[in-house]
Amino acid sequence: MSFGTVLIANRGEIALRIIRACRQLGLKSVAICSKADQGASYLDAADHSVCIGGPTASESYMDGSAILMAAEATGADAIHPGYGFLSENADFAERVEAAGLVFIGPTAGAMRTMGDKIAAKAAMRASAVPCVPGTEGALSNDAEAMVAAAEAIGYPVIVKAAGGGGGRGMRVVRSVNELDVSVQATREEARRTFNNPEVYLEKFLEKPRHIEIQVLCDHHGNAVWLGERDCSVQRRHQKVIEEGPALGIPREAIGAVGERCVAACKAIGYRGAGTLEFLYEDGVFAFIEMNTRIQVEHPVTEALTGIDLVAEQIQIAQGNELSIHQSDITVSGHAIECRINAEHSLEGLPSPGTVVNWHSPGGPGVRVDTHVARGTTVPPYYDSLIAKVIATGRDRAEALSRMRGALAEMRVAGIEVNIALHQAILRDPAFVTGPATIHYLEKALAEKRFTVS
Ligand code: MV4
Repeated sequence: MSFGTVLIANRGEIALRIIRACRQLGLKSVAICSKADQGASYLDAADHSVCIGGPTASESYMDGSAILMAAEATGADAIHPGYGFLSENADFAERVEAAGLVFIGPTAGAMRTMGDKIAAKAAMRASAVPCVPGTEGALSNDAEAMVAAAEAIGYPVIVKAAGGGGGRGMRVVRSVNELDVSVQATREEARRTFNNPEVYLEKFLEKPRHIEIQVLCDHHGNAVWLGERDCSVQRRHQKVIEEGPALGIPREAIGAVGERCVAACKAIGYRGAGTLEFLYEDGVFAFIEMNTRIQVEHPVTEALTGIDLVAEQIQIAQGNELSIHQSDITVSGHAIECRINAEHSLEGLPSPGTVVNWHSPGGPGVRVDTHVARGTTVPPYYDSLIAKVIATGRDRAEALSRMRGALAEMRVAGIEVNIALHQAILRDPAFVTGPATIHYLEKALAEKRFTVS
């Protein structure tokens, strides 16, 4: 089956990225937009664009009914959700399919399993994917059982909400005295926020790295993994820099984990693109969550493998067999991505407004994914990501050097952007020598090690 038209249920740089993939595949694209994005120049790249509602996300990019109406009105056969918004909403995926359209992503069932972090870990454990030690199911509400569970894991432990993820709904517990209060607080918060009071315990890892594995799976039982990304440089659970391959991890160790990821995806009948997130500490990988969408940092993997992940997602959704076999996939050189956000470098405060000057960098090994041009308005209603600069080199030193050159060349006026923060990181010996843990950036900022003008 081939789609005629794909509707893109997203905005900004990822909407433009998906429009481009549609064009590559000979498919027509429909862009939707909110009142706040109406008239944005990137919309002209699509074959059609439709304003579907008001400026806030809930009035537009989160409004499943409005999106389905736009799909029907424009004759779309499929909906690509991008990342964020409705991309991991199983109910939306079901509504899309019920309307006779294809949701470009996994089945609603797989999305539900991975949305429940307890079920996700159980699925991974069943395929011998290494997981963080912890309770193998929901934590009992019985005080004695709770104490025994934490004792068995060994302090410190972390209480996590089954419905959480991405850093929401968790608490570190360092001794038995704090256990009950922390569990009850996490449970209450989880009940309110995720409508699911289930929590679980894990061993709390003090200084891990965040390493993730990219997979692609088709409807015919084929699955491949496409190397890893190190996403340890983050602040307030927002990634800032991602790169691959991960520094200093033996290739055999990565290979072993990648193969377990593929086995797990085959076992659960996963399809589409996916990312398995691991914590890596003292030479050990431990699965924490799986993301069932295309991720912001997918260009790092595209740069390393030469594979167009968004085009692959669309072809998988059409029912095509994966054209790539594991033996065809090679990771070559090094790639690094800097997320350019409309925010102040040090404080991280958002800086919406109109871009009055814009110059994108270029040159060998430099890719820029952005929807921004001179005159683009950055609305205050959405995520502050406005561009991604991806630099590739034969080795890490060359990739870093190209990134420094690219950032020096970039010009943005009218809004604040975090380029100076990236430049400070890229000249910090601790980052350059590496590897950074998940605490690297917040620690550097707390110690006021960065002086940016
Ligand atoms: C952890 C952890 C340490 N030990 N789990 C935060 C986001 C969510 N995906 C899981 N998170 C963590 N889980 C155990 N058992 C530390 C974090 C964590 C973190 C993880 C990845 C990237 C950035 C992070 C920042 C703070 C805490």
